[in-house]
Amino acid sequence: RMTWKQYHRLEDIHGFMDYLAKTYPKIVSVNTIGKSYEGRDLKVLRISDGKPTNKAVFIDGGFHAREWISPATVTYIINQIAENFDEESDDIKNIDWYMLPVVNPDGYEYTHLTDRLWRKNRRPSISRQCIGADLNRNFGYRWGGRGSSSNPCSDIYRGSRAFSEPESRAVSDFIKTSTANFTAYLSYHSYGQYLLYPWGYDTAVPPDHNDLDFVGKRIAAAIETTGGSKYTVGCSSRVLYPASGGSDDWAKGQGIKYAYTIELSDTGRYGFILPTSYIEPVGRESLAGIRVLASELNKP
Ligand code: 0X9
Ligand code: ZN
Repeated sequence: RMTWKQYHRLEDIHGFMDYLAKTYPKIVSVNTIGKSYEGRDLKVLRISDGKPTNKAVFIDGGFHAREWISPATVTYIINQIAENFDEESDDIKNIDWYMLPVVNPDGYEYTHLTDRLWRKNRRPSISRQCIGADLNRNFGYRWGGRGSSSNPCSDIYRGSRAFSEPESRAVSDFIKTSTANFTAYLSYHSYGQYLLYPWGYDTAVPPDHNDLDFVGKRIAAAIETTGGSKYTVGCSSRVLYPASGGSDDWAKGQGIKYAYTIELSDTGRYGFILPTSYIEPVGRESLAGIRVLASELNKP
């Protein structure tokens, strides 16, 4: 059974998603968009009232295996919206929500069983020299540039080419072939409490960076009001570091206007090993941010 008092294994997360689809078949559906290298499902849950005028938002988590607060937060958001959909605001109901809590299921399971601090996926490099590519260096927008490595043993190994990994390929294929009107893309990571927008590949900013900054600051304000956590909002290559091949840059390149990477709590005391007592507060304040995003997307 799903709770937000502990970190769950992949099987529990998938079981929870299937349960919601079974319980609320009119608004919730689950779609397997591909398989990981080791053959695990990549499951996207959709929440929608089916209005053809709806905008769509894609939310993912679990790119990096050790960032356990990320899948926990995405499932928190899923649960709140799915279980209370009828009572939700029109801002929430006017959006089709697509959520993939675990982009990197092989890595996620590996952190539960073998190495708590594993980051990458689990596909061996061609030379079999080392295991795993950094899925957030494997996307095909300015792939191969700054902040990524060609060394298969590096934690920021970019893979042998753009979309060489089944997990990043599945995400991009799904978004590209979907008929949904994606206007926002959110990728939850940890840690540091940052709300980051493109570009990540270099210190340039997109032409509409003022819009991304404005909405980002409104999301951050809602998070702080709700739970007290302070988030730094800014262009990721400037406020964090340049890193190319990220999913946010690729989403922005696809024309998805509001593309963000959100680095959840904390700021370093516990880092990746965030105590379970943080799951609910981080979920609550993140949901407040989602509500503000929804209200911004519904403005004419
Ligand atoms: O380095 C990353 O992939 C992200 N930080 S993390 O500590 N979770 O690994 C930040 C990615 C920001 N976006 C881009 N650089 N495109
Ligand atoms: Zn990460």
